[in-house]
Amino acid sequence: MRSENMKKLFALLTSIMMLALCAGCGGGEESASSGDSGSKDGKQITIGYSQLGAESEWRTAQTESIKQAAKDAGINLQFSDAQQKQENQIKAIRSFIAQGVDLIAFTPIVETGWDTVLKEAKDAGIPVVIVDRDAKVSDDLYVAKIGTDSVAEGRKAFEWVDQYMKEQNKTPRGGGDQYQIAVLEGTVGASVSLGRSKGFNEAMQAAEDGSKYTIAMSQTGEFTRQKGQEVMESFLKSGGRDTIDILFSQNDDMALGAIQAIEAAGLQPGKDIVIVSVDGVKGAFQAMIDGKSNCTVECNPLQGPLLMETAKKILNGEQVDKMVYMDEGVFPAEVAEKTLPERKY
Ligand code: GZL
Repeated sequence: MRSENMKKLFALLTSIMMLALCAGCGGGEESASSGDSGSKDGKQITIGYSQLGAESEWRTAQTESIKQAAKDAGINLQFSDAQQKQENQIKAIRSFIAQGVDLIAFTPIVETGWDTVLKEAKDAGIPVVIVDRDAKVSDDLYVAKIGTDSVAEGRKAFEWVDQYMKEQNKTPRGGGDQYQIAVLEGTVGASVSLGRSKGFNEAMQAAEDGSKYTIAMSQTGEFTRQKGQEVMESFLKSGGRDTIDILFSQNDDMALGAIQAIEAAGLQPGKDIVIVSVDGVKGAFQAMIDGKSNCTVECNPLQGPLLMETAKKILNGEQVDKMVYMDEGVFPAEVAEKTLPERKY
């Protein structure tokens, strides 16, 4: 073949190779920019997550959802469990800042005391996403909140109780003309505890028959089964055994503990004392199937995928909603048996 032709052939082959290489690069940049591979500019995204603890079935499900979603998204998750201590969460967030993570997410155990450390994150140029519970901080200290509407959960709990008591047309156990309500509150100072109380009480005040109810006793059970049982025992021993008509437990775990206390006192939970709780964990569905509880108001812990999707958008410079609530339903005992097999947590 003449050398001239050889030169032309070589030039053509070189151009084809260059075109192929450029096309390949474009695909790599594209996947980096779209974040599908959990990377940005060719580097794997790292998220620092401060979890408040492992106090309930619900919390375990939320943690699992976040860890699995990070794996699925190809994101490197630095996970810290604060064991119910705010100071441990603050330490963890400072450690994430020192590590230079791409984004910080956390579930604030209580709603106050976060301004200083979130300002440090802002000064370090690290975006923050608040997950599940709320923090009382100015809007410039976080990019987005992914949470659950605790006020709505409290409202739904009362509205269900009110409709149920009307249907059952029960007589107050302690005599008189008011149903006596016992409340197991969640962690003191947590946005969800305050929100659920607010929603429940506002719904009671707004109800047509609201005057038929009174909150006779209310105390924190710290969202744990053990403490819920202990506090319910004290309620029953301090006169509640023959007067409490309704238990509003701000999570299912405390309700499951209270059920044990009610049975130990020789009463029938779900019958002598009507029980409504919040979360929607499998244990609550089983208790309803066993006839020991009456309703659970869902609080959706499966927040991991939405968190990872939101983090990628933020790191890709896309706009995200400032506040996103998870979808949540209400599950009375009559639907428990058919619903339990579908439950994911
Ligand atoms: C609710 C979540 C609460 C659950 C509890 O958003 O923060 O904390 O209701 C958990 O089960 O302990």
